Amino acid sequence: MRFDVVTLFPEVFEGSAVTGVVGRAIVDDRVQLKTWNPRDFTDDTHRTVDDRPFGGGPGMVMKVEPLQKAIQAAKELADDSVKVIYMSPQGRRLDQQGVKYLTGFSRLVLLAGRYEGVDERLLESQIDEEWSIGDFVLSGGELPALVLIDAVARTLPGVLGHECSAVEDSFVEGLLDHPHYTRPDVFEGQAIPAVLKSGDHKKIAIWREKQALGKTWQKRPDLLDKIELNEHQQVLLDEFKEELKTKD
Ligand code: 4FV
Repeated sequence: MRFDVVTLFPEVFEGSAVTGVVGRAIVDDRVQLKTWNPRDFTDDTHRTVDDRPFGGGPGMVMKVEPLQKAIQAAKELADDSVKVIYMSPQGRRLDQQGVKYLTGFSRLVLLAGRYEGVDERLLESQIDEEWSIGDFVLSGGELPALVLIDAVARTLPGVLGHECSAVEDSFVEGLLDHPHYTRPDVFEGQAIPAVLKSGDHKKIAIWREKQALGKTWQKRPDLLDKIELNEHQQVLLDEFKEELKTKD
C-alpha cells in the first residue's frame, strides 16, 4: 500500500519511516511512504503557502494553488483506487471499522493541514474524504496522518510478525483487549491468573474472551451497545459480573 503525504513538515515522517512496524513494512516494501511539500509548488521568492483569511479573524489559511499542484503531483500515475484524504476535526471519526475500509485502497494521498485550515475551494476540488482522529484541535495534520498510516499499515498482510495479532487486536470484534501478562509469574506478591499457565488453550481462549467482554462492559459499555452478543458471550459476561461480585 502506498501513502503520499502533502505536508509542510516532511521531516515528521522521516522518523516513523524507520521505526517500528511501519518502518519494517517500508523496509520490506509492503508499504511505500512519500512526502510532498507544498512549498516546492510555489513560484514566488518567499515560497508562500499561506495568507490572511478573507473576512478577517485570527491566524492564516493555506493557499489553494500550492496544495492543488502538490496533490496533483502526488496523484500522478495513480490508478483509480486512490483516495485523497484531508485530516481534519471536521472529518469522519477514525475507528477500526474506518481503518478496515481504508485498507481497501492501494493508494492514499493524505493532506496534512496547518494554520487555521485550508482554502475551502481546495476541499471542494481535490479532497475525496475528510477523516478525524478525535474531537480536539492539533497544530497540524501530520500526527493524525501518522496515526492513520500506523493503524492501516499494521493490518496489512505480513506487516505484523504473525498474522493473528492484528486479528486479535482490540476493536476488531468491537471489544476491548483482554489483559496481558508475561514473566515474572509473581510480582510484588501478585501472581498471574493460573489458567494462563495451564497449557489448555481452549480454556485460555475462553478466559481471554470473558476478560475482553468484562473489561468492555466496565470501561466502554457504549461499545457493547454496538454489538450483538451471541449466547456464549452473554453467558461469559454474566459469569464475569458474578465473579466480580464475589471478588469484592
Ligand atoms: C485534526 C484532528 C486536527 C486543525 C487545524 C490542524 C488541525 C490545523 N486532524 N483530526 N483532530 N487538525 O486537529 O485530524 O490545521
